[in-house]
Amino acid sequence: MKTALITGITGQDGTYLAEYLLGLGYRVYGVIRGQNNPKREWIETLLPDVELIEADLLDQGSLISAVSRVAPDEVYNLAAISFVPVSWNQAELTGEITGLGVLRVLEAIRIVEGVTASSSTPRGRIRFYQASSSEMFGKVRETPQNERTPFHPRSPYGVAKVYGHYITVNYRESYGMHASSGILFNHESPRRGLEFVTRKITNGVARIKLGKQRELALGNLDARRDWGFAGDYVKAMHLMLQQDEPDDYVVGTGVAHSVREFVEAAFSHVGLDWREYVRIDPRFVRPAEVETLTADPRKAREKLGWQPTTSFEELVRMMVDADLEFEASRRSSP
Ligand code: NDP
Ligand code: GDR
Repeated sequence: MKTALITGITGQDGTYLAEYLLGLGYRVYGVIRGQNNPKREWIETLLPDVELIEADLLDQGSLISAVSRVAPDEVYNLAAISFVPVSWNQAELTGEITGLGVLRVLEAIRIVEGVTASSSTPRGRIRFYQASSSEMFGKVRETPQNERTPFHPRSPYGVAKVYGHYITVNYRESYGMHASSGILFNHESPRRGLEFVTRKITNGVARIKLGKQRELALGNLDARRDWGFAGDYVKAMHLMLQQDEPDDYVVGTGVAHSVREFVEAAFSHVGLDWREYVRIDPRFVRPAEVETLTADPRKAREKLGWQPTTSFEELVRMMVDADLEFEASRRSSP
């Protein structure tokens, strides 16, 4: 039986990855932070077979203790400040967690395994996955984007992810670590946080349909993203760590849609005309926007045998239907 340690267990991807690994027979540990994390009860109910370990990406000692205690075969670093607008308001903290946090996890593995830069020391056994992001491509230099496309991040979040990406590559090259980086494009699900545009839309549509909300305020409707289903993408993470050699992989569908197209599809699924409900609010427009992202996922398909299973239309319907159920089951709120 293999053992996995997941940081970011309370996030969207952490839950899907944990479910997937448990289904494969893994023993799964999840890093949870904070004295009284409000998501603890939810995660304990959703994933009763996951053992929670208290640690924080800001605290090197806690990560060393977690890796030492769990002795994992695989570490998946999913923890981050992941909401792009927050990264302008808390740029330093984003750098600390989303950027330097990656270094701290890598250091915890290196120290626990006793690996040094000397070529005579053993290379270490623990395999590492870093959650890199298409946001690193930012102001894209070419379309679609592949593993060799230059980075041009447009937010403190994107800049921090570039650091996390390159420190992962560097630990692979410096210490021979089995450290891989998945450059994942946007992936969504009914478990997506309400702050992200897809879930904000599907939840808004459900609330409008149920008479709980009158309008939906959004920012840039022209932005284009390559949206897939999170449940598909966590399988690519696992596949990367099963390869003989560590590497970097772009993971996405290869098809981009605009925010406007997402809005249209979500409203039309419940028989409403989006133009009657959507209002543009400049508060949701970003100081520097990533206008368009499209993955070239050929390497993941050819080397990992990975393919997405959920179309854009299926994803929109899945999220709207889940939000209709979720909102209908909640007592009416303003
Ligand atoms: P979420 O925002 O849903 O989850 C982020 C997780 O990070 C939460 O579990 C959060 O814990 C944890 N976290 C934040 N700060 C710390 C800290 N200081 N110490 C320990 N844990 C911390 O993100 P997703 O699940 O959507 O994404 C997972 C990863 O993949 C992230 O790194 C994200 O940047 C990256 N990514 C995501 C993509 C997507 O489309 N979803 C695409 C590409 C990359 P808490 O609950 O305590 O806040
Ligand atoms: P993104 O996701 O920034 O791509 O990062 P998000 O859903 O926040 O934005 C996507 C696009 O939609 C536009 N947009 C709005 N976005 C939000 N959140 N709210 C709005 O009201 C709104 N109106 C328009 C945005 O301007 C943007 O262009 C996600 C995160 O999961 C990152 O952690 C991850 O690395 C990347 O995806 C890949």
